[in-house]
Amino acid sequence: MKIGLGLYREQLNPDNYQFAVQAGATHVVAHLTNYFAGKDPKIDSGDAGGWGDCSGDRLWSFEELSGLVADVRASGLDVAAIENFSPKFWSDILLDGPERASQMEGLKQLIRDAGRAGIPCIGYNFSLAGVYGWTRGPYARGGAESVGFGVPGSTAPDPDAPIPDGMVWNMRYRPPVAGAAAISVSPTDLWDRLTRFLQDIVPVAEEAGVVLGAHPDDPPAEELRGTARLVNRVEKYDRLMDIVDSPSNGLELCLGSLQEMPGGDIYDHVRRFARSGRVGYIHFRNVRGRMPHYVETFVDEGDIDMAEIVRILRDENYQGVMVPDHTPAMTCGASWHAGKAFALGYMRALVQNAEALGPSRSQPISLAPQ
Ligand SMILES: [Mn+2]
Repeated sequence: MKIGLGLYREQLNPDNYQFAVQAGATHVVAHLTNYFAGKDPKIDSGDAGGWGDCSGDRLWSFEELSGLVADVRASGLDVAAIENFSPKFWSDILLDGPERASQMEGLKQLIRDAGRAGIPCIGYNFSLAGVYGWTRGPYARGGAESVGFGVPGSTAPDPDAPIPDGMVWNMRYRPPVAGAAAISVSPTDLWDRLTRFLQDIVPVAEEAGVVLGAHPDDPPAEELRGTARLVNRVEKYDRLMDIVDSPSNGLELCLGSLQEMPGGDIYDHVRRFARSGRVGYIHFRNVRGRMPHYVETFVDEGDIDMAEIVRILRDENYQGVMVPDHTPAMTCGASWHAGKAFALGYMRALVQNAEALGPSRSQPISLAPQ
């Protein structure tokens, strides 16, 4: 079991690599999309007006990917994954639009280049509305700012607000066409698009030695903005894996999103997914409540017993990487770093303790003086 730190594009620098090493991480999950280009993420997150503009994004080149790997390795870390394609790269794959075929060729090239550069996994979220509908508030311990869904008394963005033409995943990938119809998709059509996508791309990923890791829906709503959601129930993760039976058709297993889904026992599911060998990497975060009302919490105060999750992963011999995912912002001059350092320290302790105890049938260590 390995611990990593997720870094956004503007955070990919030697200072943050050193911070990750200091906090006990050995890996980095890199976001290369600039989600908030020209915008303040705090103001725009969840806003119907969208995040940033990715219309100028160009496919990440082999040189860019191998440069990232070299920089990260120079700091004593390794790249576990890149997380999310720029919407610009695959808007018409998601929307079944006229550029679909050329965008598929682009993604295939990107995956080949990632494999050649030594990047073993790419996380993706097959969604039109993306992450949407949250509110921000003092929902975590001590009034730390985090995000919630359906929080009573909060003013959330309208869940039925249509997605404007030229936007997907909250980002603008091209200028709007006047008079264009609002985007909509049925569950059947969305699953058909995912099926075509996986059938086309997984063989390429296999050959490139890359695992494609599917993130579940965040939030796991039935529908958002007139568009179906894909993995909003745990069993739909199984459906996704069944489309192509390959180790390259894997999961970006988000514990918070799984816990937010209605029903089910997260421990059984995590055991099953870990045993399948199809977990690309893990988003290690906690949450209180579940759909339709939940809030994101510090890693140690939510409904998931994270120590039990780590024991399960140890028992299933999970060799992959876990990253903190979102963390509440702590009240200080470095709220993001403090939140990550807290999560990473807690994760380190759980992993060290679980590994010291050995397989689960052994006795817990007595803390009483000898
Ligand atoms: Mn996640």
